[in-house]
Amino acid sequence: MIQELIPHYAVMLEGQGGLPKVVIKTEWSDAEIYLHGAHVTHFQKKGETPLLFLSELSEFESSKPIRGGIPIIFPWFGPREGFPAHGYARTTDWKLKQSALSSTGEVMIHFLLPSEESLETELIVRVAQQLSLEMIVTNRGENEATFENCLHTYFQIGAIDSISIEGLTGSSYLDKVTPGTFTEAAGSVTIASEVDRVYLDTTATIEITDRKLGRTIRVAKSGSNSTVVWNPWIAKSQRMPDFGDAEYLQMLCVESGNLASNKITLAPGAKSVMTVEISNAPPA
Ligand code: TA6
Repeated sequence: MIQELIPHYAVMLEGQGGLPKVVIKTEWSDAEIYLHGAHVTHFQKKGETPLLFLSELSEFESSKPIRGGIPIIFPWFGPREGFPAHGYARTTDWKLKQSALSSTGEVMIHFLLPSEESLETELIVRVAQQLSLEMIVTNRGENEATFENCLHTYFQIGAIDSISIEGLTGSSYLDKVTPGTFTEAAGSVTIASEVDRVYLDTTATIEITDRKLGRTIRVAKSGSNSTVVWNPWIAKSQRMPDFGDAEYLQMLCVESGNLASNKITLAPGAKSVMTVEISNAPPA
């Protein structure tokens, strides 16, 4: 099955596991987005290493989230007794509402999360020299509604011991490895063990400097007050069946959302808009 969405720029075809995916080719870059979870699984600028990591062992089936790319975490973050961890958005098949090509050659794909809930959730993906995601949540109900959201981005890196993360100095964070609340004192964060931190009350742009690949990835955001940094390291990697034991060496999650004390409460009719822009350049 191949459905042309934007001639020469975007088609819908059968992806892994028979799941439908949108394949996008622009003047500057390629991208792929599965309708399952409205999940961006690939973004690569021409002649460069992909910016997003996708596990070699990822499952592609309707009951499982894809491991890698940009999972959409909604309407809650983390485990919840009797419910899927990280909410149901990433294991739901979203509807493709619209696709369009801008006058400058940027491809826009607009998805809607089918739901009986009062919260209407949309994702707009824009692909050009950079990748941007816009997550829109509107309260269509008659009562206020509270939720957490997060674009749980997996970045491809050259080597975990050759990266540093800037932009979090001075922010407080919930540490999920050694439980407690701490303040980030480091000028730049490096990874030498399992790291699982929810930084709160931060709107900062994050820069990931990758000395091995010779690039700096920028994660700029709006409408997001939390940033998560995660690398599973050795033991947790071995416990994840859809993740290679050594894949922790080449990936890093820097996630943009609104979690814990930053969760969002919408009055009836109100709307929340969160955007994330992913770009890269040679290190300064
Ligand atoms: O964002 C970090 C985290 O909350 C980690 O604790 C880890 O569980 C990760 O998400 C992946 O969660 P998943 O449910 O996709 O295995």
